[in-house]
This record gives sequence, C-alpha cells and structure tokens, in this order.
Amino acid sequence: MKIAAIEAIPYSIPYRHPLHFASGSVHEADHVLVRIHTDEGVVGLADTPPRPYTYGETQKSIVAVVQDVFGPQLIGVDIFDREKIQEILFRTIHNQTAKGAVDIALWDVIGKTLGQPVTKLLGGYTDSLRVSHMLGFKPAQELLDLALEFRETYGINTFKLKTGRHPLRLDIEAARVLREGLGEDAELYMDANRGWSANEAAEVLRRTADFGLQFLEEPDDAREVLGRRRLVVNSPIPIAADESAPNLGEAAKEILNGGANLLAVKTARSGFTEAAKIVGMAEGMGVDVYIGNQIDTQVGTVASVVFGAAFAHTAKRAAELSNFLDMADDLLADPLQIIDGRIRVPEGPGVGTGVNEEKLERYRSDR
Ligand code: MUC
Ligand code: MG
Repeated sequence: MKIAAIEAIPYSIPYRHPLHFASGSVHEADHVLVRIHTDEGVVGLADTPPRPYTYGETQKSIVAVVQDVFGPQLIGVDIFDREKIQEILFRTIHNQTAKGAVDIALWDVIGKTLGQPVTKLLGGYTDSLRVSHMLGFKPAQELLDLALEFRETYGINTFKLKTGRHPLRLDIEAARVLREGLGEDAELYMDANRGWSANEAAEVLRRTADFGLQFLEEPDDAREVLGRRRLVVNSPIPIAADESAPNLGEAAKEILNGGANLLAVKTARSGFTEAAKIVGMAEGMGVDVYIGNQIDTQVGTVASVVFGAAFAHTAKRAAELSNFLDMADDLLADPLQIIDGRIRVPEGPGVGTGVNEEKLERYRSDR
C-alpha cells in the first residue's frame, strides 16, 4: 500500500484563556492538520503546532515543507517502509513538528490498515495516563484558584508552573502559594523556558528547597554549558531538558554533557518513531522521562496519550495532557475526557485522531 497524497491544512481556533510563558504566548491555535492518503483510500491524521520561539517553524513554513519538500519525496513510498520514510524525512534538517506530524499520520495509516490501535503496535503498556496540567503566567492567587478548580472538576493533582518571570518576586511566590493551597499531596514542578540565568535558577532552588518540588524544567539557556552543568550537579531535584533536547541527538548530548538528568518527550516534535528512540535511549542511561505538552489541541493530545501509554517508561509519571481545555473549540471528532485525573487511550484502530469535518471546514484558513 502506497502513499498517494499528503495534505497540510492550516486552521485557526481561538483560545478562551490565552497561555503566557517565558518564551512566548498563545492566543489561538494556528496549527496545521496533516492528512496522508493511501492508494487504497486509508487516511491518517496528525496535528502540527507551530512554535517559532522553540523550533523556528511557522504555520506557513509547516505547510510549505510538508507540501513542497516531504510530499513529493514520500508519494509512492510503501507505508510499511518505515525506515525508508525516516531517511527521507531526516534528509531535511530542523522542521521538528512538521516531521513529527507526518510520522504520526503515517502511524495512523498503519494502524487503520492493520485494524489495530497504534498504542498497541507501539508497546501496549497501559490504557490510560495520569494528567498534569500546565499553569501559565498569572497572579499567584489566580493560579491557585485555577489549580483548585482543575482538581475539583477533573481530579488533576499534578501541576506544572510556568516560571521565568522575576524569580524572587513572582516565581517563588507563585510556587509557595500553590504548595500551601494545594497541600502536600499535590505534585508540583516548574518550567522556566530559559527565563533565568543559571545563578538565578540556583537561587530559586535554594529558596524553594522545602516546597517539595518534583523537578525543574529548562531553568536557563542550556547552551551556557558550564552554568547548566553546575545546576544539575548541585540541584537537589532533577533538572529536565525540554527545548534543549528537541531530538534524539540533542537529548543524548544533553544527558552526556550533564545538562539534564530528566527528559521531556513530546510527540508533536518527535513523532512516534523518534520519540520511541529517545525513550529507549533515556531508559538505557537510567534517565526518567515524562510526556510534555506542546500546547496541544485535542488532536495533538490524543497522539501524546497513545504514545505515552504504550511504554512503561513514559507511563510512570503524569503526562501534560490538558491544555486543550483552554481552547474555545477543537477539531477532534470524539472529544477527550479527563476523569479522576486520567485520560484513556482511544480503543479503535489507528491513533484516534479523527476530526469533525464540519469544524475543519469552519476553521481552515486556506479557502
Ligand atoms: C513547555 O513545556 O515549554 C511552551 C512553549 C512550547 O514550545 O511548549 C510549551 C510548553
Ligand atoms: Mg517546557
């Protein structure tokens, strides 16, 4: 069975609650839906979030690279020749999320063709994941009110606090208010999106030592190698790499360089194929991972659930799966539900990323 056509459809859905963080903000999901058609009429789908501040991609660049670069090389290739497809995709450097979406859409095609859920083809470890919710920049009391509301409504008790503003005045205060208000049982960690210097991060770690934080993600710019290494060596909690480890090679380098001792794995930027390699590499090096969020829609989140639930190593920790709740609407045909703080993997064949066609018509911006 061969790839017959690849579509890259730009669309835009507003956010009810915009998300602000140290490296940018998101007011609307101006994403790209990738659709791959086979010569036998099977269609695979995946969502692509442009994150210019993280990967340098834009909605237009994603559409262009999928349609003009990947499309012509992939048409005619057998859907099961996965290694050949990887070689074609990785001939082009960068374009992380565009490659990720093509890979996930192809897995969707494979699952649908075989009549199997992709989560089982990947590993089939479990049927649901525990959810962690990402809290953007807001005054401390508003953050606590929101976290309490999420706990009450969805049973979520793990929160990632976006930091990287003013470390002493805003970030530490927000963490303190959350810990006091949520109590000892809540899992809490911080992500500064490179907003601090290594010294500021060290100061935050000293002052939050008794807050029971689980880990600290991307505190500073990992390219400042010695500062980052010093942090990792001296930190009482793991230092996680997110945007400093966007692919297999960089993830390996960060661990070997001593720039991180925990890894965020994001299907949006790694697809399933590269993400699985990152997980295997991390496991072999004794490094924990967790499923991160690329500010995903429900379509993107389903892919994270499918992948995260497939492996023991990714299912261990709570996964960042709930930021679609901030969106005004979504394309996913069967809306996701968070019950008792967990999301279940879809049961049907493929990835489960089927979209509502009427909504796609309404939100697509290429007509
Ligand atoms: C995260 O963990 O950093 C914010 C920017 C981005 O690219 O992803 C998000 C979440
Ligand atoms: Mg991050």
